[in-house]
Amino acid sequence: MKGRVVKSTGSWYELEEEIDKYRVKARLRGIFKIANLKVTNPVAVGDWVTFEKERSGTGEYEILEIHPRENYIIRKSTHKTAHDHLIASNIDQVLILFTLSMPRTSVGFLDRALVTAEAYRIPTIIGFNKCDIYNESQKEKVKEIIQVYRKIGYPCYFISALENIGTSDIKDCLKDHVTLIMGHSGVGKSTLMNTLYPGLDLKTSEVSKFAEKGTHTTTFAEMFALDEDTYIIDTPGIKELGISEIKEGELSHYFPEMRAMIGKCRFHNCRHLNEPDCAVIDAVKSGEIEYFRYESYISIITGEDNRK
Ligand SMILES: Nc1nc2c(ncn2[C@@H]2O[C@H](COP(=O)(O)OP(=O)(O)O)[C@@H](O)[C@H]2O)c(=O)[nH]1
Ligand SMILES: [Mg+2]
Ligand SMILES: [Zn+2]
Repeated sequence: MKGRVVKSTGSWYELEEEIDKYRVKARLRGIFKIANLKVTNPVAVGDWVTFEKERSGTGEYEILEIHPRENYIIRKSTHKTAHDHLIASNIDQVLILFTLSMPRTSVGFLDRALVTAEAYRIPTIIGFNKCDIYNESQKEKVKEIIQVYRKIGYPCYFISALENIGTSDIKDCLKDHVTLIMGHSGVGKSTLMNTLYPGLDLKTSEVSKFAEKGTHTTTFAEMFALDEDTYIIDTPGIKELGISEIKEGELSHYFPEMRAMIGKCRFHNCRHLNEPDCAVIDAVKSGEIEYFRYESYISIITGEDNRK
C-alpha cells in the first residue's frame, strides 16, 4: 500500500493512504539510512511511503520504503551537531508568515526561509500578518517591506488572520496544493488556518508564552487536509533557521534580484563581497538591490547571525 506521512512523533508516524485516504499508525521497519543526508529524522511529513500490516498480526502497520523525495526543506541543527532536521518533503509551495511585533520577525529570518525555498525552486508567498494591531508608522513600515519583496517577485499579502482581513487571496493560493507554512511561534499560523478552514479547530496560543525565550523544544510538522486536494503543513517552533547544504558560490542564485545579475561581474566566480567591478555591489550602491537583502546575503555567507 502507498501512503503519505501526515504526522510524525519521532517514534511512530500517521499515514494517509493514497486512494481511500484512511489513516493508520505505522512504525519504521528496521533502520533507514539515507545516503548523503545526515538527519535526525529519517522520515518527514510529506514523504510518500510503502507500508503494510505487520506479519505477526498486531494490528500495527510498518513502513517498508520511503519513495524518492521531489524536494524537502531542511533545518540545520541548532546544536551545531552534524545532523540536520527534515521539516517536510514533497511540497508545492511555501507560505511564510511575518509580523512586525508580537513576536517580531526579522527580515533576516524571512530571507533565510526564502533562500531555503529557492534552493529547491519551491514557489513562495509571504503573508504579513496582524495588520489589525499596527499603528500608522508600523503600517508604513510593513508597506515598505512589502514593496521590496513584491519587486523581487514574491506575492505578498497584508492580512489579519484574527480579524479575517485579506485572507481570501491566500485561500485561493492554497487551493489544490500542498503548502508548507513557516514562521516563528506566535506569528499566527494556526489562527490563519482556523480562519480559512473553521472546521480545523487548531489550538492557538497566547503570545505572552512566546515572550520568554526558553529552551528549544523540538516539535514536528503536521499535515492537515483542508479539502480533498488541499493540504497544509504546519511547522511549530521554528525559532531559527540555519541554512544547510548551500554552497557559498551558489547563494546569490537564491536571491532572485542577484540571480538576475549573473555574468555581469568581472569575475565569473565573484562572491559579491569585495571584488572589483561587482555588478551586485554596484546595484546595492545604486539602490536597485535593497541594502537589507544584501545584509542577509552577507550574514548567511559569513555564518553570522543565523539565530535570527
Ligand atoms: N491581533 C492579532 N492577533 C493575532 C493574529 N493572528 C494570530 N494572532 C494571535 O497570536 C497568537 C498566536 O497565534 P497562533 O495562531 O497560535 O500562532 P502560531 O504559533 O504561529 O500557530 C494568538 O493569541 C492569536 O490570537 C492577527 O492577525 N491579529
Ligand atoms: Mg500553531
Ligand atoms: Zn559580484
